[in-house]
Amino acid sequence: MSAKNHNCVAALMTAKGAAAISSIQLAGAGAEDILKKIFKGKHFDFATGSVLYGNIVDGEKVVDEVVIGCEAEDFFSINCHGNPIIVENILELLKKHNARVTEAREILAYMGEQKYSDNTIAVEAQIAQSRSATIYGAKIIQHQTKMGLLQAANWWLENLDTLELDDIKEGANQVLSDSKIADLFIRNVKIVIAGPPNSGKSTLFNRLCGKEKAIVTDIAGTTRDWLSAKVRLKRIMAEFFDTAGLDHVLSGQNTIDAASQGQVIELIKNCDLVLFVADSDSLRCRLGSVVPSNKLVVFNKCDLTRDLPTDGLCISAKTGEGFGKLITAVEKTLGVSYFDMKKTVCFTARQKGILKQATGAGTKQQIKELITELLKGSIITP
Ligand SMILES: Nc1nc2c(ncn2[C@@H]2O[C@H](COP(=O)(O)OP(=O)(O)OP(=O)(O)O)[C@@H](O)[C@H]2O)c(=O)[nH]1
Ligand SMILES: [Mg+2]
Repeated sequence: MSAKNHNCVAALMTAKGAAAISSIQLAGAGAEDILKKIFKGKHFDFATGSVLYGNIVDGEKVVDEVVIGCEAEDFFSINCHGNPIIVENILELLKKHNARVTEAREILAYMGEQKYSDNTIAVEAQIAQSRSATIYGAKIIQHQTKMGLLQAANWWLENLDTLELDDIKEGANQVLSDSKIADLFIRNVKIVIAGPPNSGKSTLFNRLCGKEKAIVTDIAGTTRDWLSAKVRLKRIMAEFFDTAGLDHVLSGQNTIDAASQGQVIELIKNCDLVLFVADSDSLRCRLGSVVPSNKLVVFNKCDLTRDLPTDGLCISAKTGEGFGKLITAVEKTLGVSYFDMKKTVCFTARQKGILKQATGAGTKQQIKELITELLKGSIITP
């Protein structure tokens, strides 16, 4: 269902929480009528381009002093004080006057639909670009709006009669596969630092995030709860997780140790890459039954030993030795070092879902319906 079908929607567009100013967008048929009932100011000219000063009122009660921007017909931004209680009160008041309170995403989609009617991929791009974790991600997304995905989908539709069904399905599969790498430029990439106790995981974590965030001691088992920090690498935005040392003895030791061991296993299961830190003295990898395929082994404390392994990545979290190579290896293992930014990819769950269905389509008619949905479907769920 499109936002156009609803009478009037309202959403908080700025971040939730305390701030100097919060901005609530009110959009759709009837927006002006609602404002006329709840706004009291010197001027009541809601013409596009006007800026109005005054109060939002609930009957006789003043809710807040606001500045209203009249951005288009039935499209207003209400700028109020950035107090979560005030924001909540204004949203409640709008609800009372029959506006449907929704997410900022829906308003952005509504704005996009006005601007790019009939090009759903462009609407999605406008939203996704503003959230992209890296400039490369924004670039990849931009490419899909005129070339990339848009062009591929149109080409499939136009040549449906002459193309083999299997070729279209293979094409959709290729797009899905390239999208997995593209996704790593668009979102934060989860990298879990794991390994045996005392191998230097927290020291490495601190060096990566550039501050002493995690406690480091020479006592094995120092870290219990995991910590995370976002770090910009060369091409991606990584979220590193410092974890408790993996030790099968600890798993059965007591409830706290068992819980923290369980947390590490969960993090490993749900991450993009495991940076497995082994102490170069011991060269032991104790991942046990959870050896993930997406792991990069690094041998730490190379400053302490001359007998370094020749087949692995040697670093010193303490001195910083080998860090350049480590970052390069991380990006190479993830597959982001040489990615062509002009590849055709999808960048939203909606697009991925449609293409996934296309890979299993039994008829060209099904493909036609799916690709039409991809190009023109609504991104707003009712
Ligand atoms: N010489 C040297 N010492 C290091 C290096 N990295 C860490 N250490 C030392 O090794 C000890 C353990 O470091 P941590 O970073 O706390 O190790 P950890 O893997 O987080 O340990 P747990 O949290 O107990 O699992 C500390 O005394 C560190 O100073 C390194 O590259 N070289
Ligand atoms: Mg630690």
